[in-house]
Amino acid sequence: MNFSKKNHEHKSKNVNYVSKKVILSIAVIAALGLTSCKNETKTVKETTLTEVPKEIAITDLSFGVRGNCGMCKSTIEKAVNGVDGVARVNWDVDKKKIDVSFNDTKTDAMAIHKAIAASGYDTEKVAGSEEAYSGLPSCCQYNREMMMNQLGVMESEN
Ligand SMILES: [Cu+2]
Repeated sequence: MNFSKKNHEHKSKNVNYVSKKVILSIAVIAALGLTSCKNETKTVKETTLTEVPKEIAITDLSFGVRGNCGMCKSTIEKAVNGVDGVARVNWDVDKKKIDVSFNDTKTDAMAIHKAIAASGYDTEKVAGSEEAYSGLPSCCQYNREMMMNQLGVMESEN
């Protein structure tokens, strides 16, 4: 008597276990279906939105820029920051060299050279505006024959 009761209990536990397994596998199948559906919509989005890979579009550029001092630095960097798409800029007073990171879907190297030149400073490619140069504080009126990109490597040739 006691034995058969035990056996019965064991059986019902087994049934319970099986149905749990079935429910679990249904849940797994449903989850797989959901995720594959999600993946599909994701890839569709990525291919239709061409502007998505913005992080990949960042270009690093460095080139020579003439200047004398900390005031020159702020004028040059302000000019570069005024260009839409510029992420980072640093002008090195000792090397007479600038490092710029920009979004190349929004701007290009020439726009950055031109912005610096417009503020009165010579770059490797564009001579600084005479008018802006003469408006600079006298301490900032750098020697226009000064060597640029000192101790640096001539990189951006195109
Ligand atoms: Cu200066």
